[in-house]
Amino acid sequence: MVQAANALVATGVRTFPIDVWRDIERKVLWLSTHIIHNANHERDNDDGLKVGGHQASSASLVSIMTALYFAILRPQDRVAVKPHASPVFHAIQYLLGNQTLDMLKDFRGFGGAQSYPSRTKDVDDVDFSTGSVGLGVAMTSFASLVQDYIRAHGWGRNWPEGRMVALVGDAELDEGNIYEALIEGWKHDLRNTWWVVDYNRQSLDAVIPAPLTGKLTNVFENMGWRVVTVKYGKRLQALRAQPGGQAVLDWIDECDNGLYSALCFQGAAGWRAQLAEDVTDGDARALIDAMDDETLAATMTDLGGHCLESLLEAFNEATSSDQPACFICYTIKGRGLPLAGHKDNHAGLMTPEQMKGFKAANNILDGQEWSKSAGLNRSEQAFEALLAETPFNAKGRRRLGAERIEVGALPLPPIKGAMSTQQGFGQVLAEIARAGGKLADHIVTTSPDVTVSTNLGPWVNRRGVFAMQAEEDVFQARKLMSAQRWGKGPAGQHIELGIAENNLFLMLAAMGLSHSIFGERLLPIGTLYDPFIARGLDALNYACYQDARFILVATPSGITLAPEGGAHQSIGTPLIGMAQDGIASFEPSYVDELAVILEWALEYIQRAPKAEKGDAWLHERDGGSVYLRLSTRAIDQVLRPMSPELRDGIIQGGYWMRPPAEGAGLAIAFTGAVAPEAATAMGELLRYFPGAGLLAVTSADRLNAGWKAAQTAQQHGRNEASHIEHLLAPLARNARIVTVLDGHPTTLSWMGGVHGHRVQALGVEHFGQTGTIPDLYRQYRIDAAAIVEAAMVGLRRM
Ligand SMILES: Cc1ncc(C[n+]2csc(CCOP(=O)(O)OP(=O)(O)O)c2C)c(N)n1
Ligand SMILES: [Mg+2]
Repeated sequence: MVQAANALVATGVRTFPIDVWRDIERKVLWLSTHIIHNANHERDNDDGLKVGGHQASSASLVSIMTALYFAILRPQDRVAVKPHASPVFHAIQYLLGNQTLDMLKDFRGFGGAQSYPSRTKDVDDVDFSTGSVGLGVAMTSFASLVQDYIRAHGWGRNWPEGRMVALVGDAELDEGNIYEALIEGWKHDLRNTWWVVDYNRQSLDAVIPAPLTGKLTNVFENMGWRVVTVKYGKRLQALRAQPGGQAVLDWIDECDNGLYSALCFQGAAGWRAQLAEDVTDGDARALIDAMDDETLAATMTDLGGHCLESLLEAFNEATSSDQPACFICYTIKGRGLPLAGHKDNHAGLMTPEQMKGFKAANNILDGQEWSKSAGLNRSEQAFEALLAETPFNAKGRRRLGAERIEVGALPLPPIKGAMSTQQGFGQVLAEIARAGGKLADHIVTTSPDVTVSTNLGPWVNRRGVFAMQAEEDVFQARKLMSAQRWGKGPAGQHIELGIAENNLFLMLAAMGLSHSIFGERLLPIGTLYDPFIARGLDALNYACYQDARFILVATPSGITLAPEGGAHQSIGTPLIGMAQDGIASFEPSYVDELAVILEWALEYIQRAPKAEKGDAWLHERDGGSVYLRLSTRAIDQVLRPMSPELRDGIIQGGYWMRPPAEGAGLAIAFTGAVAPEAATAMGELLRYFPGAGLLAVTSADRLNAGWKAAQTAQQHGRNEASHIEHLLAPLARNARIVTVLDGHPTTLSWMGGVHGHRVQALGVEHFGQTGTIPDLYRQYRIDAAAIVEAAMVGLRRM
């Protein structure tokens, strides 16, 4: 061995004899394995379901996580832990005093420690949620960009600059969003990011045959990353110095991944038989023959990702630079457990019999299973004192906070003539930029190559594009005519992204957690074309699941973009807006509505979640993100004073543009760009339904959510009524409601359920045809004639 038996191992933050590091590693392996075993075999599982999918994946990362959490990380560092290593994460947090025993015992149970690390549902110190593979990885690089943004703006000085670390499964590297993020990171001079790959060559289904390291190294180096391969542990490295040792290493290098995995599972006898067959070099054979079974198995499986000394060396060495680094750490899935290397081990669980053996091997007596120090041959006090001084944990749970930014009354552009909501959005932002002040300074915008076409241009002209290094706008410098002035620099407030919607949502997720992760409040606004929400939907869901706060402005939308391209027409997005937890969606018709919504949204995204839960309308109380579905169709604006009642109706989700008479027989409820069609139809229908009402629905989502919350309250015996119940109350019992929007008709058809009215729901179910707006509204039946026909169903017109 190259190391003396109990050599001191030093890192930038800590020095211990290697035995201490190994004891911590052993404890982490024991606890993480026991958490899963307990959830399956010792807790009452009355549904009889076994919860697999963690034991082998967790064991794979134990050494890497031990090295990082106990020797390398500092409080300012933030980590995304691959989903199936959640038991390792919770075990470490338990050792550090941030996780309770009850939660561990309840792993995967209701209210217990979560199956995948969760910022919102776990009580311990999760930095980034994971679950949908690939997203947590990319999230770290966007978080690092946000850290740079904040510091470049002169903020965040009370909290040191940290490193954003992802613990990555090797199969996770098949997710395309990772490569989108790599390219984006390269463009923005990414720093302070580490991706530590658990290279066990196993995915969920199988052992991966392809030797990928060369390809990965090329990709990462090409993107400006440093690649550190941690392949051999110290035992294997030591073979080099021995006669025949190199031949053994060559054999490992050439060994097929499947065979290597199978031998890891088989153990010493398997290794001996296979090596006897394959190794012809005399020295190598003598070397192998001299090893007893235990030494042979320990040597052949001594991969770098399980060798604390090798890991500590590699990590420690990389701390001297801020260059992004990818560590490819060779590991064995299930290492240290009887499941090791088996190709089917992803959902594998140790049997009670195997667990008994594992417990004995760890010197754990009955009743000591949850002890932090049992079985280590160290005094409980000494071991716990050593854990308590872990540098990473010096500041305890690291949820930061930031003061709220006062929103006040937004400065508004003149609202008159024909305008589109998209145009209004651009003008309101331009006014905010012009007015300046704290609100303007904390807004940050971002867009995946649709900045100009979503009308962010005027904002960017005033506030500049963000870059770590100043860059002049060549066109401007040469006095060439251009509407866009794209000077770049550290003071810029727009982050321009390439066309990758996944990146947009991950960027918004990172910006939208800035208050909690970096202690600085950002007010992020992202724009994209409405149909392409679907392209990044999982990343949007991921952002919302972490309770990131941002405003998403999606424009153009629906078939209203008419001649521009059938492929760009969005139908289902209003339903996405309704169904997506954590985001309140709006689709205004008029610019004054949009201005009210924007003002409200800037406050809503800053509301702080309360700890206590109940059957209240949680998002209304706790805040969330906001999605605005806007249009490029210019429509005549209504000139009206913004009364408090009107403002309230817009935010609650709807108001009567023409209130119905008591007992009215018809209401037309419309959303968004079809306002003129609804108004025209109303004019015609008043002959038949004299007291009919015209309802502007600014947010089907909030109207519906308010109704659902009131229903829950009613089910609990409380007499609460929702906004939509009040709105529809004047209508006759047998009144008809015609709903219409440029989107899926189901968005509004539920309104019939509120008081039992009959609904004719108009909307778009098919798409893809170019044409003029009248052509398409007629074709898809959302024009005035269709509204009239729907209102008159079963009645004779004169
Ligand atoms: C987007 C997504 N697709 C599928 C899954 C299901 N899944 C969970 S883990 C996994 C593969 C894990 O392989 P790897 O990342 O190498 O981790 P290991 O199993 O080796 O620990 C899959 C397919 C998922 N969590 N997310
Ligand atoms: Mg793997």
